[in-house]
Amino acid sequence: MRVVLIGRPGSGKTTLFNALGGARPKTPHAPGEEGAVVSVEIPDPRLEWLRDLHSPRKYTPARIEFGDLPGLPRGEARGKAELLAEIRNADGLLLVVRAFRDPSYPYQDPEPGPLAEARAVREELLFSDYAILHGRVERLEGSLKKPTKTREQDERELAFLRRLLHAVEEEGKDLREVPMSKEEALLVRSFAFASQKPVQVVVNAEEGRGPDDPEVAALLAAFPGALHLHALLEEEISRLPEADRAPFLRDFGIAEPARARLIRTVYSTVGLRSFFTTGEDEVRAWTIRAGESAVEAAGKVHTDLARTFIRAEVTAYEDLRAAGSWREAKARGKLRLEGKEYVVLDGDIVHIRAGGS
Ligand SMILES: Nc1nc2c(ncn2[C@@H]2O[C@H](COP(=O)(O)OP(=O)(O)O)[C@@H](O)[C@H]2O)c(=O)[nH]1
Ligand SMILES: [Mg+2]
Repeated sequence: MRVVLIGRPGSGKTTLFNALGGARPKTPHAPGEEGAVVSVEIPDPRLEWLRDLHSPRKYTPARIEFGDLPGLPRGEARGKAELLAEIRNADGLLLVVRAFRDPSYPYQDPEPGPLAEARAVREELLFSDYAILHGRVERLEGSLKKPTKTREQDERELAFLRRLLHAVEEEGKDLREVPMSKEEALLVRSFAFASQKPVQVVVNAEEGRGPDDPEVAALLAAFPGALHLHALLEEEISRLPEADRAPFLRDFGIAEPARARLIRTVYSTVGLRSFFTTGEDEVRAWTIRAGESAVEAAGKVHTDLARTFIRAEVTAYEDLRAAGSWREAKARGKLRLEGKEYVVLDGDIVHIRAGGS
């Protein structure tokens, strides 16, 4: 599961990438460092609590990958098609827009400010989807003029793609907002449309500009769920030795670095959920997609477990936490037996019962 950082050049992507735990660049912010990928642990206080309860030999948080990309320039530019292809290859997008002035990176869009920047990047992604849709529709129209073996299927695809084209062109909708049947979703998957990807917006402000700064507030209002942070400050914090962090945060009046909150939010925005397995051997978080079932969850742990699945013993983290111990949770009737079809929820502690093969 890879999330790529996108945005205009100079919005603070590489700075934020470094703060997320990326490689330390030789020269800070050297453009050559782009293209780097880092695998990051999902900070999860629930899992830490389970670790403290079990004192396991092994402790394994869930992870997600972040990729740093070059900035998306405005208009025609060399390498832009390749960049858009990389964006289409990702599972999710982290759109970084800036609320700071930097003379070496003048605003590229006619209107300055984070809101205009976010809109402009969104429109570029939408336009690249439009171009793909338009091309495919024209090709299908052309081939349907001649007799073909796949006529019926082509006609159906054409009608569907025209509907998407209409949503993009006439209604200015991102494709992720267009309702689709399962079959249609399968059909569009190979196009890997950019505007269909889950996106987390981050506004990177200079210190002193909080969430109620007018430009920042306008962005936050127009993009619900967007996060506000100071990338430069986050990067500084991430470079500090562990012991120096607390005093530093106190001096700056920061309750908690934004890093952990950002990682957790991105994880959930891209549709990922965690379930836990616990024991003396290992306390571990596993990643599933929202809506996945108990037998699919078992398959993450081991393919054999999915094959020979009998039942899942499930306890909600919150119930165990409230009970304080497994014994008490059981006494309260918080251990449930669930079947294959059970939809696993974020925070479920799951023990799979499977038959020997
Ligand atoms: N004042 C200020 N400058 C920043 C901030 N974040 C990044 N910068 C500066 O903006 C420039 C571009 O940052 P960089 O992370 O390389 O942008 P990228 O092109 O999006 O990867 C660098 O000089 C950074 O030091 C910030 O929060 N505040
Ligand atoms: Mg960069």
